[in-house]
Amino acid sequence: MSDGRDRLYAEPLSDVEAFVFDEKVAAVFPDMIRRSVPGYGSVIALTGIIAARYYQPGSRIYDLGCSQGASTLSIARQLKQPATIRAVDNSQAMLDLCSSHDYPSSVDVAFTCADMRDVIVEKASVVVLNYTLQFIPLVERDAMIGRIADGMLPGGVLLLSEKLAMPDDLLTGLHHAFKQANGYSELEVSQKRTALENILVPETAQTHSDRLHKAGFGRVEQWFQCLNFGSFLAIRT
Ligand code: GEK
Repeated sequence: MSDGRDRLYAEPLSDVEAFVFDEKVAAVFPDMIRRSVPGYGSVIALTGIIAARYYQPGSRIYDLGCSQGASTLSIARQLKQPATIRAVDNSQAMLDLCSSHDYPSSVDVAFTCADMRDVIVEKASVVVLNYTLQFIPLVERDAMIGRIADGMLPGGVLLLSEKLAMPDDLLTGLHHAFKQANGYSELEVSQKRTALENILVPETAQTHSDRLHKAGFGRVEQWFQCLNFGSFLAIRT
């Protein structure tokens, strides 16, 4: 039985297959994301705090690419009023583990297994995209953000966190060091990089900011960066 420790790339693989969010990944996901994404804990905690500030009573909250519900749980715990959160992921293996959390009874959480590109966002005051847009093909990202903007209420907030493309290898090199300090070997880092090639495609902070402005978010603020991972809040105007 798995002890929850991510060892998926610890042994040499003759053929490194493209990364998928299957049962094997789901079983180690909390350990994987904590040891791989610098600042993850802070982003999740602040997601709840920011969402609670922008939530409008009677509106909808969406957590797109919710994985095992970390952002949803953070929001649910910060909301001081009844609300419904639609948490969406296209990996059933990931969603199956969402139910292990103890959600406050005042918040109704609807977990849905679906591709977030097919989700119709409506009457939303809070939309969360924590580390998920990076998995959507580049050519589809403008349309995805546009659809979200169209379904949001004025004054609503979109919370976007992403791995960022960097102009040189200063911060990406430090990210490598961060992973090694967290117990990943050279082999693990390199095999994981191969698995994610063309699957996780980062863009610059400027590209994200420009796209959000163009979609109708009048105020865009990068509120966090830890090495080559950044978080934005965008206010629908
Ligand atoms: C967290 N937000 O803990 N539709 C729906 N889900 C998708 C799609 C898609 N097209 N593509 C990928 N996913 C979470 C972390 S993880 C980040 C998000 C990471 C899902 C995928 O199944 C996975 O659960 C999630 O997006 C990305 O804050 O693993 O780096």
